[in-house]
Amino acid sequence: MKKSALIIGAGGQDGAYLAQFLLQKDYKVYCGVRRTASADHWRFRHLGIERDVELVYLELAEESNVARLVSRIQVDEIYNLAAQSYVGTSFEQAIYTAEIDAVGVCRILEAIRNYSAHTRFYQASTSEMYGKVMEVPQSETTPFYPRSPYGVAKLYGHWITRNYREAYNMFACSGILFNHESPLRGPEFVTRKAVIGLASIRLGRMEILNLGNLDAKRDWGFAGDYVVGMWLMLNAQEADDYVLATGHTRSVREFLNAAATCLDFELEWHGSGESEVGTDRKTGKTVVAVDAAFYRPAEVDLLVGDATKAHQKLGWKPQTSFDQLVSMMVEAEVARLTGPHA
Ligand code: NAP
Ligand code: F7E
Repeated sequence: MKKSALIIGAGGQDGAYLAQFLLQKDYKVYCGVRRTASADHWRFRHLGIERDVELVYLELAEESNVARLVSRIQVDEIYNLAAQSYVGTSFEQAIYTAEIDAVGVCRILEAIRNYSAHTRFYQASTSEMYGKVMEVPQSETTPFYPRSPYGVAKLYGHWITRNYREAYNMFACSGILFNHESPLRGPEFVTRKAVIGLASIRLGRMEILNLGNLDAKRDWGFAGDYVVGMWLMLNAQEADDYVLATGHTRSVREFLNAAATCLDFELEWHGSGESEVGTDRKTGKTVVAVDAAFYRPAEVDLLVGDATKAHQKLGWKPQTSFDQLVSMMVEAEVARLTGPHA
């Protein structure tokens, strides 16, 4: 019989790639999205799947909405990808972030427990839970030390998932995913912001790209690879928690260098801290500048994951290299900026 899945937060980056992946596996896919005035599901359109999924309205703040939907559709798998996912915003909207990223998870677990006990559950946990890291690299056994309201809220989501697994024998898994990016990444996250900025400068539509902390280091992979890991977790023999990561870390500055090279800039760095600038060696023009407005009240300096467990138990490995990821993002951005809908 055809399997079925509900993706909560399907309109985001991961939701779109996961929907595409599950459709390829011949699932019936329900895409839980919020009702918005624009109703623009541009990521589904980008992947050409807008007619193949069934859209259902789902607001994670609304308990009865979650319960009714989970009870009605009786799917095999539920993937919770919904979140206020922007770390910077979580410092300004800490309570809302907790409402959705923490309590929201419990609303789904309660709905499954009460109305759809056979359903397997995936929770989108995050490397932000490691925050001020207690060891390098970070694995499933590394102690957590979140550094933002986002990280703190996600930690509740992580533990409540584990608690329902242990207390009620539910098939509930957390994927502790390190940063993963793509051409479908939201424009405010640093990789996409950098690519939009540098491509716009190359096309003469922008002068300078302003960014915050260039020293932060992240383990960046391709989102398309990571959704495969989510599915493998829910289709394993036993429910468990897994790190998904590439095992390589790079600074924001290194990401900028790689993206700039794809656009035929040669960045040279001068100064430090708030005075640091990146200039193009060929023209001498300043292309990147630091603006302290983008600094965070508390920063996560270094993340690098150890995905050995996912490799050994699920057979998961990232397929896309850092350089492939960067050039994929740059190419997509240039096409967007110069295409018919630009
Ligand atoms: P994203 O692009 O920001 O997508 C998040 C989705 O959640 C959006 O579609 C958003 O809807 C939806 N959402 C937000 N609040 C909601 C609410 N109250 N009710 C229902 N839906 C709501 O994030 P992503 O990069 O795809 O990440 C997916 C998940 O993995 C998130 O939980 C994120 O925290 C987590 N995560 C991401 C990464 C990463 O590097 N990408 C790493 C680790 C964990 P709208 O489109 O209407 O805003
Ligand atoms: O920042 C620095 C910033 O916003 C990365 C989310 O998907 O991954 C993501 O969270 C780093 C930080 O991602 C700018 O300070 C410098 O150190 O792209 P980001 P994030 O905070 O790592 C985790 C795993 C998640 O779970 C989250 O949902 O880059 N940075 N200058 C900047 N960041 C932004 N956004 N904008 C800047 O101008």
